[in-house]
Amino acid sequence: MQTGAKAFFFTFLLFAQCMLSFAQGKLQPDTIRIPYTNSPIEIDGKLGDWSNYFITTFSDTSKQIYTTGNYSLCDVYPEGFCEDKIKVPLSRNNVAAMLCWDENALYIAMYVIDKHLVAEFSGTDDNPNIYLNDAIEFYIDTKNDSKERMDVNDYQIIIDALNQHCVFKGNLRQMEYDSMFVPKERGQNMLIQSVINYQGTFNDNHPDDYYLVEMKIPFAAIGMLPQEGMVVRIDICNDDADFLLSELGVKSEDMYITWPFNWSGIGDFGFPKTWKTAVLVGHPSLYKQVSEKFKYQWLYFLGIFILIVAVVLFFVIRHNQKLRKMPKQEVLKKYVIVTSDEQSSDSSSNTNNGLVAKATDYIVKNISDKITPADIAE
Ligand SMILES: [Ca+2]
Ligand SMILES: [Ca+2]
Ligand SMILES: [Ca+2]
Repeated sequence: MQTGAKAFFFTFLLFAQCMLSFAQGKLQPDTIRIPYTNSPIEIDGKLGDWSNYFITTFSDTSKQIYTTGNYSLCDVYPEGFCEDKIKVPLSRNNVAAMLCWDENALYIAMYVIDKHLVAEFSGTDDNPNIYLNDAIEFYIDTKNDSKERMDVNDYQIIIDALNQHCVFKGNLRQMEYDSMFVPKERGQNMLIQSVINYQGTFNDNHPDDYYLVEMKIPFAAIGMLPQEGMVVRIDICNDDADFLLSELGVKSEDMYITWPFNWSGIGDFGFPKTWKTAVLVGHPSLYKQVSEKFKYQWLYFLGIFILIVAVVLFFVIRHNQKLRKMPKQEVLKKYVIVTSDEQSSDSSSNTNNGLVAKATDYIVKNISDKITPADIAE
């Protein structure tokens, strides 16, 4: 890259970072910061794999079910709604909610301390009545653009303590009716992964401990392409059922509610203006970025490695074949020995001849004397 282009690139990068900081700086101080998680989260109902997350706690302290405005619950529920059947719960729930995200999904975990586990509505998928069981609810405005009512990019996700799902989405047609307080429809066929972990027994008088929901909402399922700095609005809610239908004196088809409350102390959900602003913060670590970038390239590196090994093996084998074509070591050894023997033989022969001559000369000169082998040796 040329110097001018490089300077422009870094200036642009600096400008983009300044704009991002400015945008984040404009966020309200109470904006929730949902951190990026580098460690993978397995949806298994256990939270040991959560390492970097936002956490908040809230408790049910309501004396009544509070609405968001100047209306009664009877105004927003269909005819037949039995407000007089609403009973204060036997025990008050305490909730811990955790959130984090990565490039694939938004992860939410909710730990609900509930001493009375009740869930009588079951058996059908996408059952809208599961909010009458012990359940959690999560709302998200994915574009952060809703006003008074839910719009087409807003979602409501209900997961009950039996791990049954029901998903609603803002409905454009229903939004046109002024009388519709919460214009939404179910049947979204949304892929949400969740696992429930609980301690207790359902629908009896034995005291219970808790239930825990760990869930994964793929960003693609709610039309989001996540980026650091992206702003959404969310609501976290709990539906507490502590009474059996028979104890309330109602039938399953009767319209009634149990005891809903959220982290803002409101008991009537689905109104985006009461939701909280949240921003996605953080980004993948350098290690994760490199791993992601080269996750398929390792095949090329493996191919190159195998090619190099094959070339080295080829030259090694070829070199060995050349060595095999040379004279054998035994032949060379024999040749050397013969040469050495000849030289040794000549030398020794000369030495021996000298000794024999000296011995002969000595014997001739001392023929008359008594000669011993020791004398000859000298
Ligand atoms: Ca887990
Ligand atoms: Ca919206
Ligand atoms: Ca309960």
